[in-house]
Amino acid sequence: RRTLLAASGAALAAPALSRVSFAQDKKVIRISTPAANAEWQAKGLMKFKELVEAAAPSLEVQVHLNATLFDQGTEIAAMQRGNLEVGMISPQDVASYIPEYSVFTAGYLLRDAAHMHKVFGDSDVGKEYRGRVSKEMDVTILGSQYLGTRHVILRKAKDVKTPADLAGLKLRVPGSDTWQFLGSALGANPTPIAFDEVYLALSTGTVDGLENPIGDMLAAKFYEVSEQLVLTAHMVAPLFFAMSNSFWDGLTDEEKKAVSDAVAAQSTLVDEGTLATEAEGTSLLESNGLKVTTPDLEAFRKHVQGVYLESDYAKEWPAGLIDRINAL
Ligand code: KDO
Repeated sequence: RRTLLAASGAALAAPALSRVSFAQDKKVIRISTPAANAEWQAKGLMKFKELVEAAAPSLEVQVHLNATLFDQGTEIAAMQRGNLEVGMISPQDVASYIPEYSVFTAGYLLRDAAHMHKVFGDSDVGKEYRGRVSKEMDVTILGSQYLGTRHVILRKAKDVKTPADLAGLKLRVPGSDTWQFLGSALGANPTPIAFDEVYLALSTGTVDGLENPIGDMLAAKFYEVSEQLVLTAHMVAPLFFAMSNSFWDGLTDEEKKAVSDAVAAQSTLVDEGTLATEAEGTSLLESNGLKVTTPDLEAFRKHVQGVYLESDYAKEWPAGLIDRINAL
């Protein structure tokens, strides 16, 4: 009897072992993002996984949300070291490597999602941008998507008309220099905190507010721990789907096509979802008891643009680039 059992055990083990080694033969795409589960970005990445794995059985996609694999802002270094295949990165991340590209982190630069796609898409500006990112950062931007338009969110309601009304307020921003500069350009005191720690920081009063898109505010439930949304619209924010060059270069043409097609499909899903969320977001927030106000937008725009143009950053901006961006 014992012999029989052992024999059948061994027979059972064989297919299991071959399944394991088959999985190991696959090329694994690890994706890291700070995004919360309910964000469109997260839904887009699950779509990417579904499409890629269906189109290219040699590829396996692992989606790591909530910064569980890598901390926000460390994804590029992780890709460069070969520890990560895909990071969802921002122009602020890029500017940490290519200082002249801080121009793309300026407040009130992009007009809307369509303008953003022209700038980072097939325009000369976009091609040049992606070319330098690949050459100087060793990652390939495979697609851009609309993260949303950023506004100011306050823990305690306040009459905010101009940047002067934000003076002294501790405003959470993501942790890099260009984000902090944005916080001060808005008139506040910037405090760097990672996205996944913001809810706690707001609920305990470590910060007085943050600046974020409406979609993120809803998905991460910041409305539970804040009283007011001030529609400053100070930044139309993209996210880039970036893959490590060594991984991308190691894919076959068929695999590259499966990945590119899936990136395009997931970007469209994210764009459409985010725009729809923004269209209904303010009334949703109001029905959750939030005060939604519109400040003096001209005062904000003039002040923020002025601060950027007079900054040390602007001294490094490539000549004529702002005009080329505006012309798109
Ligand atoms: C944030 O931390 O406020 C931010 O919106 C910054 C973006 O660049 C991006 O990292 C985003 O968070 C995360 O992807 C979560 O949406």
